[in-house]
Amino acid sequence: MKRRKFLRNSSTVAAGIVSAPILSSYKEIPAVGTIDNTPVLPIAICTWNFGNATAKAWEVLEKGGNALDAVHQGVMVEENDLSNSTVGNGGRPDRDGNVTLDACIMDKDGNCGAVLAMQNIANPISVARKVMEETPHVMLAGKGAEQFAYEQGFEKTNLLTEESKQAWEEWKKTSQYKPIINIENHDTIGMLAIDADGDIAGACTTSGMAYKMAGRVGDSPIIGAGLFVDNEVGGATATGVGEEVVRTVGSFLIVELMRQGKSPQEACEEGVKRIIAKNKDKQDFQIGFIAINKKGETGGYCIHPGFTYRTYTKVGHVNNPSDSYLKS
Ligand code: SD4
Repeated sequence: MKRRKFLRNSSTVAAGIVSAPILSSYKEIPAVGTIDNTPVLPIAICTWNFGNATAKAWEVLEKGGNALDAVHQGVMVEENDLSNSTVGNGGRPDRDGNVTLDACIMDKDGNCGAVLAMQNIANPISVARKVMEETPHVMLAGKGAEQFAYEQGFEKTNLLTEESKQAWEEWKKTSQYKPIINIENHDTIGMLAIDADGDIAGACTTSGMAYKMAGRVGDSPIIGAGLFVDNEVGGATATGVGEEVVRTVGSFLIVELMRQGKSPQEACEEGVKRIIAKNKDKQDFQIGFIAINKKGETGGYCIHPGFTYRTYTKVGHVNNPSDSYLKS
């Protein structure tokens, strides 16, 4: 497909969505009361129904671990899950058949690190953390990120599974860039946590939109777009068509709205409405935001029904259906 045609298609039909991840190992704990109305700390929250990831984060928090370790270890569960075709190892490739991963992480002090379009490394979130902790930079991209990862001891891994390869071969027959809302391409994990000390951290990791153009980077590794944390206020993270989240600097916007007094729920709703306002004639794509404030109150909002987010506190491990701008 020619670049111009591809760009036109992607802007008119790009859509968000979820193939619900298969959850096997976490234990479902019934919610006691409503978490939103009963803020309790510590807490871990993530986009979509990634119960294994929140369970891992909770394991860290319950032992007194900090929020940064919780989100790091939590999202790694999905990076390592080969059945998850939208995050880490086993992620869907770009249109040339290369799996390119995006991730970022942010701590309570506003330190952050990110890797963009990195190939051959199974845990981009760990490399993002190394960028944050071991370099004077915030972002490393492509070959530079991969080279840095090898220098830090990460192993070269083939990230294209047989299943992903077959799906890509199938896609090539039409080469149509048409992600279907809530069916494929949109299972980025963004996670926020508050630890027992009340400190907040966040992480976001994805293989990006399936069959994207080579070199395309979405919102997920962009601090302020796919993820933002301000320890005085709260945090937010996003999933869905990254181009739209970047255009509104969505996660930063939501944190700033909370700073101005909005609840996490109100801030997420306003974030989605800003995107809608820029897309009056085209709403056939999905965006989901989640947010948490310093008290541990949470919120989530999306464009199309179908988005959910997980919360894990001592009162329950819950998959929360998100309210949506469009009702059907
Ligand atoms: C991106 N926001 O690369 C990501 C895709 C996504 O769930 O959220 N998938 O645009």
